[in-house]
Amino acid sequence: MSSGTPTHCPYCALQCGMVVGRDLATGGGQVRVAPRSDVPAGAGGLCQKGWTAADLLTTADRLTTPLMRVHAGAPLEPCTWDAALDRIAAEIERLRAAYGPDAVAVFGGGGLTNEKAYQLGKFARVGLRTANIDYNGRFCMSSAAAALNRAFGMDRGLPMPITDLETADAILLVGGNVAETMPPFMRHLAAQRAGGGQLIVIDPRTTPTARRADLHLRPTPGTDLALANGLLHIAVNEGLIDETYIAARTRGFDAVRTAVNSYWPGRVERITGVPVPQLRRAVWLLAGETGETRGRSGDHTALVLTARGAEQHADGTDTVTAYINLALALGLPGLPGSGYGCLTGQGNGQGGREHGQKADQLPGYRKIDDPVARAHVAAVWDVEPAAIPGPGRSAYELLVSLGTRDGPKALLLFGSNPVVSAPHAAAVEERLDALEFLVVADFVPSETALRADVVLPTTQWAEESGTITNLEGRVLRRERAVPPPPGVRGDLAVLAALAGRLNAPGTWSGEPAEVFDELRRASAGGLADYSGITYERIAAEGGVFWPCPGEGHPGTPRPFLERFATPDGRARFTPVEHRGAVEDVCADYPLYLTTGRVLAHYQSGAQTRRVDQLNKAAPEPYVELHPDVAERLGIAAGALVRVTSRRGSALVRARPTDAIRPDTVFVPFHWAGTGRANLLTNPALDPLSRMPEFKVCAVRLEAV
Ligand SMILES: Nc1nc2c(c(=O)[nH]1)N[C@H]1C(S)=C(S)[C@@H](COP(=O)(O)OP(=O)(O)OC[C@H]3O[C@@H](n4cnc5c(=O)[nH]c(N)nc54)[C@H](O)[C@@H]3O)O[C@H]1N2
Ligand SMILES: Nc1nc2c(c(=O)[nH]1)N[C@H]1C(S)=C(S)[C@@H](COP(=O)(O)OP(=O)(O)OC[C@H]3O[C@@H](n4cnc5c(=O)[nH]c(N)nc54)[C@H](O)[C@@H]3O)O[C@H]1N2
Ligand code: SF4
Ligand SMILES: [Mo]
Repeated sequence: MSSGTPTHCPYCALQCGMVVGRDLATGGGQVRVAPRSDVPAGAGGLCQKGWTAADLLTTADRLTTPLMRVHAGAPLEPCTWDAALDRIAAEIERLRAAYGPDAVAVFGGGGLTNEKAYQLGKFARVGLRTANIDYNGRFCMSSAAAALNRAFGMDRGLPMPITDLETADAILLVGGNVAETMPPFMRHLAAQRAGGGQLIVIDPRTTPTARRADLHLRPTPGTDLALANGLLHIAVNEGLIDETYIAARTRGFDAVRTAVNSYWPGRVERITGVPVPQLRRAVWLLAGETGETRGRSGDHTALVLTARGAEQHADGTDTVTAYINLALALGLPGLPGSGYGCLTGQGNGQGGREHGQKADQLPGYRKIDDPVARAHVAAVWDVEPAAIPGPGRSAYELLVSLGTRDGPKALLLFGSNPVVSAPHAAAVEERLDALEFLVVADFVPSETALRADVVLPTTQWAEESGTITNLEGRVLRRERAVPPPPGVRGDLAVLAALAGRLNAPGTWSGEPAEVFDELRRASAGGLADYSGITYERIAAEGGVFWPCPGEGHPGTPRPFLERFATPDGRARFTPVEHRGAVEDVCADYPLYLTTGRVLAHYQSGAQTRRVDQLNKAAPEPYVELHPDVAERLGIAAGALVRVTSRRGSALVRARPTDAIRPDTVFVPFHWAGTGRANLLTNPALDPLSRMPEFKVCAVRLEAV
């Protein structure tokens, strides 16, 4: 590669640094990527997905012209941008006139840049005047976000630079398989271990991450809350809690102390399947009382981290709360190098949840029902506060309301592929088909795009600029490295053009830098205050941590050192009780199904299933099952298996392995068609976060 443009990977929240340039050796100047060593989160590494990211720029079925169906049932055919945008504006006007503004809905994604997420939220409220906007982050980290807000008054996934992990004496990782979902993350864990730190992993499967742990707890899916309460019970009874910290920095511990009283170790072993000695060892390691952890500075440092395994449950918010309670009782949050963190997932999973594409939110992590927030944002948008709609439906509730009598009749979708990734996907497909009008903006014909009435071809990561906020809360810059193919437009320009056709008030730009300046003003004074962050500063400083309320402000790598973001500065304990899986196993559905990810594929697979090398590495959907279960059911390795839940069946290949509990099976969710894990999943929602129960439902298996 001759030289290149510094940017970041298009995929996960680690946002590894990349240089993107042309490979002159290949004559044709093929676009290539190489890792950057100046981005701390990625630690100079890239995973297989990152290394092959440029392949998708020139994928054979890349969308390069708008597509439209002349009428329902007609094929998608190429059309001009004017025809596509005019048609969209006309349909919006028609449906608004017939049913009111809430008849048009918007669905966004946590992969969108901050600028796009901001402009999409503004477009919904100002351009469409609809309350109905939500996004796939609801399926991702919403339970952790709700728990973080409740305990600390602020939702910053990691309240510290990721390199703090390297000096932790103990790390408890709950429901995260970072060896596959963020491979370079393992470099931080390796550094931690090299320094004598201990790693505890809680996962029903012996994943590549769990294999690297000093202690692996293997609970039944859906029992993490009881597990956390049980760990806290032991900490209380064995004198491991930090009473001084609890008195100085928290509120509400007594109710939690009482609540965990009934989680005695024998009971927790019965609920979770984790033996009592393992429970005790986990607490003692975390509390630094075993002599096994180094306590390198004299002070013990420890971190509790959760990811989707703990969070994607109908009790996900309370489960995360239980782990926060544990961290607080041990005196960890807010101490340098210690604390609680949630591992954000999508490329802009953190920033995407801060700037207003969520149903109940305005930019700067403001609440849409807060009059002061509405007045501030209305002034930036040049509208009356009363013109901003109220909160809308959450992602799954929005998707299953589509085309119903009171639900939206049109949907504009940017950055998600719910036909594959939404829970109870068959129900969602049915609702998408019931719409009068579906618009999808994407760079590939995803399974959802193929159902649309209008498809808009957009630019990809290497072809555009903007900002993303990584899992540390560090705002980074994505840089345009190559020109987009002719015929393709950026999402910002598309939204600006539509706003113009709809005569939306205010100013609308297709330029990321201009949109970012507006976002800075809209976020000023909010929890996620970006007002002091500029493109120039990000470049000069290698990223800026929010909140950053002024250009002279250094940014905030560790927001909770002095106080938490609650009104009185203290963290809140909340007592929580074990509820278990919404759908328990029974004679007809005797196994727990859990779902998740594999190294080679990303999310719905719309992107990675188009990359040869990744397809070769993971060609088809499969089910991991215990060899004893396989034998009992007469299922041979590699055989086609029908997995059936109360919602439907999926056809996948059998992969027997003793890395999974005998009561549990695992199906990754990256494939479309009949192998979709989401034909099976339970859309039961968490009452606070509205997160679906992706991680546990009851199924049966049959050889086909
Ligand atoms: N390769 C790859 N990497 C990705 C992504 C991808 O699609 N592919 N997506 C990105 C995104 S958006 C996200 S959100 C992250 C997700 O990152 P992770 O949370 O690490 O990924 P998952 O595989 O969904 O779930 C992690 C683990 O939870 C375990 N688990 C299942 N049920 C339970 C349970 O009840 N309790 C506990 N304790 N564990 C359970 C599973 O066995 C699994 O190993 O990954 C990001 N990185
Ligand atoms: N069973 C099960 N289901 C799950 C999960 C699970 O663990 N188990 N995890 C859930 C989680 S954590 C997540 S995050 C979701 C993710 O699932 P999805 O929301 O489906 O995410 P992606 O597959 O990343 O879809 C992104 C789509 O938008 C396109 N795209 C990417 N960037 C842009 C952009 O900038 N602009 C536009 N216009 N398009 C873009 C991509 O090509 C792709 O088609 O899946 C959820 N579903
Ligand atoms: S770990 Fe995540 S950010 Fe890094 S290269 Fe892989 S997908 Fe990209
Ligand atoms: Mo996610």
